[in-house]
Amino acid sequence: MKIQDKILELKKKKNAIILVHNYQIGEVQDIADLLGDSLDLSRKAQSTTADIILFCGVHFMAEIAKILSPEKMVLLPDVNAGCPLADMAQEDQLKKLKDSHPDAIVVAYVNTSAKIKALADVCCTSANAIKVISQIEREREIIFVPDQWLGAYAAKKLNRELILWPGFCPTHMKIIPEVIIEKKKKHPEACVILHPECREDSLELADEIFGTGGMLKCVKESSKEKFIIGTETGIIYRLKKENPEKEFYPAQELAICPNMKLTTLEKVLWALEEEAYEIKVDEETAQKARSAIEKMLAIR
Ligand code: CIZ
Repeated sequence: MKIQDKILELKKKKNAIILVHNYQIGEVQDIADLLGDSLDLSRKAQSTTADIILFCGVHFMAEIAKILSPEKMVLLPDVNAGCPLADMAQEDQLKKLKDSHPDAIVVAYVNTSAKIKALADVCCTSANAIKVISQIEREREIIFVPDQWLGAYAAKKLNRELILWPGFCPTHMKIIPEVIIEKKKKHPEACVILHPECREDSLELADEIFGTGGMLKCVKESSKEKFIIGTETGIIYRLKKENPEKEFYPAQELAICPNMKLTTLEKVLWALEEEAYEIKVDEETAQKARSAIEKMLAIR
């Protein structure tokens, strides 16, 4: 029996759903019940009737699923799949910053721990950061945590100042202007699509700026045939599968998130067999974090 069939059989038996992030390896993407970005996956986690949510992504994503569906068992196939960007925001530091800006609204990118979300007023993803921030009155101060580049991009788009946390995604930081310029020279006719977690000087070289959900839509609707993609390279598998007639070049071949790549089919099978690793969030934290996540999900 193939490993994919074993997973399918066990999934049915245990009434589990497999949610997979766009940055996962191809064979894991292929077993997804839902493949998407954090926003798509959060909405699914909120509405599913499954008993078990098996999350192929990183820790903060599984945590969101648990917060939104506390009665369900949420499993992460590799307990070490973390997020260095999320780890850059610590509770005590955010409390201090809030104390020095007592009237500020705290917008937390979903790439944060549940404890940080619990201190936030509202969450956002790369797909809806601009929409979320634009709903806050202009005269209110905003603390944006933890991705300085996504925050700077939203601030520029909305022409307003944000108090930025000095965090960054080490994988997106590898997408530097020099490599983009090199790729543009090689493929001058290609459309350059970059993720807003990239540095500001890199974003200046983009034709389009989107999170992975927006990238998929943009490529599908575009009349262009060639694309330079500046984000974690896992998305290229899905882009190719959904657009076999188009060509894709990673802006940076080294933009590989080691945490996203920890999930394998074997670990997915073991996770279902052993019901591990179970993600838990204490109720007090979950309740506060849920409010910030639900406020985001209510914004359409
Ligand atoms: O929103 C997400 O899931 C992240 C972290 C990236 C993206 O654009 O999909």
